[in-house]
Amino acid sequence: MRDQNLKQFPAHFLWGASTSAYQVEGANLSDGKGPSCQDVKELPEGTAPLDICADHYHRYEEDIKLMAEMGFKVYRFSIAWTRILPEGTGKVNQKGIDHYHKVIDTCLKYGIEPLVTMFHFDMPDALDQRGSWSNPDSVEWFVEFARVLFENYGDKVKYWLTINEQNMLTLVGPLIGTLRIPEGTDNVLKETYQQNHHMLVAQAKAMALCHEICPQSKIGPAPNISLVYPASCKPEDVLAAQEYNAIRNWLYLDMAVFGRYNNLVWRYLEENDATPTFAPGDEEALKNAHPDFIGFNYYSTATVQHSDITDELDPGADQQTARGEAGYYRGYQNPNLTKTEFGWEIDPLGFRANMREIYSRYHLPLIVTENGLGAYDKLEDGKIHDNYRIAYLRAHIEQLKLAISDGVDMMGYCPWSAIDLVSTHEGIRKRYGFIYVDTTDEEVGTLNRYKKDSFYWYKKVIATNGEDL
Ligand code: BGP
Repeated sequence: MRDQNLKQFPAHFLWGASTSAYQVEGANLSDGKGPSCQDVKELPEGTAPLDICADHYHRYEEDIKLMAEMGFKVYRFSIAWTRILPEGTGKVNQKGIDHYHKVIDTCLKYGIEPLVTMFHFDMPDALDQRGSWSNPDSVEWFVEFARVLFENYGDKVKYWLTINEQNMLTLVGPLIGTLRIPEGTDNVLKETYQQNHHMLVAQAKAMALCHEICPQSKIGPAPNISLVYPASCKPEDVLAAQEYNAIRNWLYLDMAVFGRYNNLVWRYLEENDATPTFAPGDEEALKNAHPDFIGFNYYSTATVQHSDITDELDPGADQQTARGEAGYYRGYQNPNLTKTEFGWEIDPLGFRANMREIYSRYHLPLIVTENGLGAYDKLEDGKIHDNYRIAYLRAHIEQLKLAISDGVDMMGYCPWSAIDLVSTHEGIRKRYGFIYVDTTDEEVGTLNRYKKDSFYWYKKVIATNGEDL
């Protein structure tokens, strides 16, 4: 390819970073908060409990001040449903409402736009007890929660995200402690996609409600999008990649943007007796969502090859490890990519391909809501030399710039994570933050904050609007 004439980052590009409530806040049953599915799950062996995490619930002021020091224009965080509605529906917990007012006001004080995720892997346990997303009422539960959020924070929050990584909830839910399938369910796939359908309708209704209650705000979905490569140029592998792209990625965005099921996914559901039932009004609700932008998380691409129906495939996988599904696709390790210490492939060029592909399909502004490197950081003499993280982020931001030059409308970049926090299933030893938190999986430390080398580097990146990488 020729040398490209590189465009600059837009003047108001939203540089920032992300966290999620259950992974960063701690205080998981304090001040009236009800338990979520995360609080009642069995923790993976050797991982930190969720009662303290980074103690962001108590230290948000100190943390947001550090984010301001880095020059953040945006802070993406989630609101814990069970702080607002401890039972999931019904009685509102004023202390929870007040808490997020304080977080939002602190952001605004420093000129940081809050980018609020409404739901990040933390279903209220009380609602799980009522059938979780299997219950058709779950759509209205979410809409009730959305209404409380928009009515309370709508005049302060310009950017909203609906459901974090709904595709991961559906594909690897049990691994991240979410998506409860009621015991005794015969057809688990059908039930999973019925739950998925309820979430899709809930999301669509929440987007429409946002436009009604706070017309000055913008709202979008936040799936985890990993463009899927075929393992070779064999036509069979290309077809397999199309299958997995549809199942993993496009189902979620086709629905959020166009309000229709992806045809390959619908065929896959029909073949497996797993098509969801539509309630009256669903079709219309799905068509009336009209997101303003697309948020997406990107960690790596995925690669698959053809799979025969007789294949025996290892079902074990996490968010980034392509699984297989006999007769559709089979996960394949891309020999052209290196991996993180935690086994996730690293593919900055794939990041550019991802952005190009999403934009050419949907033509909505994009914001990266997660991207980052989980690693075992070491604190030595008050310093953390995370040059490996800088290298990862630099390589990805370079590709972001190329994507902008390709004509992709990019609004912002929020890597994971602003500060160290507890991973979905690998404890706090798997660190992502610009800010180190002194605590381990084994014992709670001082919780003091330290600026990693990446902190100073990102500050320079933001100060030069992405020119000095
Ligand atoms: C995404 C989730 C985050 C986050 C991140 C890193 O899938 O949205 O909540 O944790 O991945 O994953 P992990 O914590 O498994 O390393």
